[in-house]
Amino acid sequence: MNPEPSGPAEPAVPPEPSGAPEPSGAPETSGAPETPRERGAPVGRRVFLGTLALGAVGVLAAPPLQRGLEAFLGSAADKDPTGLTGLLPNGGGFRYYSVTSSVPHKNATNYRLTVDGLVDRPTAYTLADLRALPQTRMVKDVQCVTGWRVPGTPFEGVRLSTLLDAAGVQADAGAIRFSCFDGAYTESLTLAQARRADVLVALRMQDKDLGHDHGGPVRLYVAPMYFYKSAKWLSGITVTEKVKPGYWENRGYDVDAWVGRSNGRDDEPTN
Ligand SMILES: Nc1nc2c(c(=O)[nH]1)N[C@H]1C(S)=C(S)[C@@H](COP(=O)(O)O)O[C@H]1N2
Ligand SMILES: [Mo]
Repeated sequence: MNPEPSGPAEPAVPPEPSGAPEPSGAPETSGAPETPRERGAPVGRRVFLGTLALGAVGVLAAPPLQRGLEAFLGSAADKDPTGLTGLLPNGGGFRYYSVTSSVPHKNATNYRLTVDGLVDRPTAYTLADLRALPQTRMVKDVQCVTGWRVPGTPFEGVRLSTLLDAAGVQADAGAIRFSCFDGAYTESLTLAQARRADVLVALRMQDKDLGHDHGGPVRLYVAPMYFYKSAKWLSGITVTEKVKPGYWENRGYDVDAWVGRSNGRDDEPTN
């Protein structure tokens, strides 16, 4: 189940978005699922071959309903060999990704972030609590494992290490498990990775409060790793003994997701 850190492990399951049935009302979040379609992307080929091996039909499942100009242009850009769509104002080069067809909206009234597991003081933070803590801002490139890259993107928020120290991580702890209020996505880091100064619980992106489509009000931001590590709609931080691979990691992506040194890719580092 756990793919080798750098080996071309076959994914256990095909890369289909889990299509939760859509409740009434149009979701504002849409966007292509992380179905790596770019030719030559090692992960894409690996997942594709893995899917063939499983005999699945309809490999690149149609993305969930895509609404809005930005989602449309985002997906068009996936297929545009000229790169011209990259010049259009489509969200500044970002694609909006979700593995579920809809995600509840959370705001200052109903958002909570829990920190639990192997800690002395389990905690639940409101948005106001998080805003009251010291904020760190950094500007680095963003790199998705399917190939798209966005230069110089400001992220701002609370260092994850601040929240871990406040909770009091116990001696037997070795990893962090992240959960999301979309109800499906998960991520993980080793404790050492989680304590890095460039790992944030981000409240702002591009010098604005994080919008819903980018995972607001709060997402994880793991600066030196492929963007799938930066879990959107963050709702839970659980300190565990060992790393448990996350959503995409169960589908073939590397658990240690250093940009340029994982997933068979050679991208420039993000800083
Ligand atoms: N909850 C959740 N977080 C997620 C994802 C997702 O589908 N759901 N996709 C990941 C991937 S693969 C990427 S590239 C980025 C995309 O972030 P964006 O939608 O803000 O561009 O979010 C990451 N975090
Ligand atoms: Mo991604």
